[in-house]
Amino acid sequence: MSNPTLYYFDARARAETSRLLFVYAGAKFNDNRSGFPLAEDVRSKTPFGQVPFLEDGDTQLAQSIAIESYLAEKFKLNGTTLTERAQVLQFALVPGDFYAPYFAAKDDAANLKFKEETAPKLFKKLEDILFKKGGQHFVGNTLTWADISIFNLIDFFHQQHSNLVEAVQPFPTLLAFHKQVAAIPQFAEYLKNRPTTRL
Ligand SMILES: N[C@@H](CCC(=O)N[C@@H](CS)C(=O)NCC(=O)O)C(=O)O
Repeated sequence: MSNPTLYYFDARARAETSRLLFVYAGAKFNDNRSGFPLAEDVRSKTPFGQVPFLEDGDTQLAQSIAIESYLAEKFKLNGTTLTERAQVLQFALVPGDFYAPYFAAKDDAANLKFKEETAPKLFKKLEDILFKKGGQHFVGNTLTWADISIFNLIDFFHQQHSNLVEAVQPFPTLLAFHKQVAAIPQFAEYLKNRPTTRL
C-alpha cells in the first residue's frame, strides 16, 4: 500500500499537528503542499473543498481535528481509556480557542489585547494543569496527541511576528514542556529541517 498523503498549503497552520503525529510515529507520508489558491485537482478530492485533507488507503478525511484524531488512534497516541481519549480530545481542541481570537484580531490594539490578555489567560490554565500533572504530559503518563497538540500551539507562538512568544514567557512549566518535546529525537530532526513558513 502506498504511503498516506496529507494535503495542505505550504504552511504549518491546520496541518502541523498531523505532520507531527506522523513524525513522532516514524511513519512515512507524502506532505503535499499546495500553492495558493488551492489547486483544483486537490480541492475536487475533498468533501468540503478545503484542506487539510488526508488520503490513507481507502480512508479519506477532511477537518483537521478529525485527521489528527484518526492519526492519534492509528499511532496509539490517543490515551488508553474512554476517559483518557476524551481528555486527549479536550486538549486537542484548546489550540482552536487561541487561534480564533488571534486571527480575528485585525488591528494593533486587538493584537496587543490578544498577546497581553486573551492568550496569557488561557496559558495560565494550561500551566496550572500541567504543573499539577508533573510537567511532562497533559494526559496519562506517556506522550499523546494532547501533548503534541499543545506543543505545536506553544511552538506557533514562538514562530509568529510581533514577539508573540512573550505571551508564553510567564509560564515556566509550559516553556520547559516545549523544550522537552522539541528535544525528542524525531522532533529535533524534523524541526531542524522543516520549511520556514509565515503561518
Ligand atoms: N474546520 C476546517 C477548516 C478548514 C479550512 O478553513 N481550510 C482552509 C485553509 S486553513 C482552506 O482550505 N482554505 C482554502 C479555500 O477554502 O479555498 C479544519 O479544521 O480543517
